[in-house]
Amino acid sequence: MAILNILHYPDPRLHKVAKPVDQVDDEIRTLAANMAETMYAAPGIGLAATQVDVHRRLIVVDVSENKDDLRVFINPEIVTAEGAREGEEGCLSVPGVYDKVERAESITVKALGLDGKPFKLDAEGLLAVCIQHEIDHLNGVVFVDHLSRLKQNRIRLKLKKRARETM
Ligand code: GNR
Ligand code: NI
Repeated sequence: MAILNILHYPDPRLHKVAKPVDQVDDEIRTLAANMAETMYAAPGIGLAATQVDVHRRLIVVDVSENKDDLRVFINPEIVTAEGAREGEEGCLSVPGVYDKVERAESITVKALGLDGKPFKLDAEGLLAVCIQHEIDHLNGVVFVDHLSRLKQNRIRLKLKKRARETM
């Protein structure tokens, strides 16, 4: 296993649209294991392949308290979305920045598992928020893209400054 490098906003690679996984093979299973290790080490509650510069439609999520409920979604698609909720979000690609984003309250997501078999899952609460946040990443969308232009510019300056200081 390996810890992968996480891209930081405003890296243009975070805006690439990921391509579907055409075959769930050992390469994909290794990527999922390495992404899970990277997510737990960070620590975070989710990670999209886009964040580790792999532009394939694969996300890992674990919103459990004990970090013992890993979920892997390959080619995830939201098939139904209901309600709306506003909640504070953060992102491993935008360290130190937290702000409110509106998301659907409950969703049904369809995906392939690590065995290559399709499944559907109903999700609400933090799990639903996290899945929406991760699918956004696969579409090249970072949570700050949901904020005002003014906030985006401030965040961009702050992270560029911090990147300079830590070189
Ligand atoms: O660790 C994370 N926490 C989080 C909190 C609120 C809403 C979304 C998230 S996802 C984030 C990890 C991450 O950046 N995934 O892409
Ligand atoms: Ni994120």
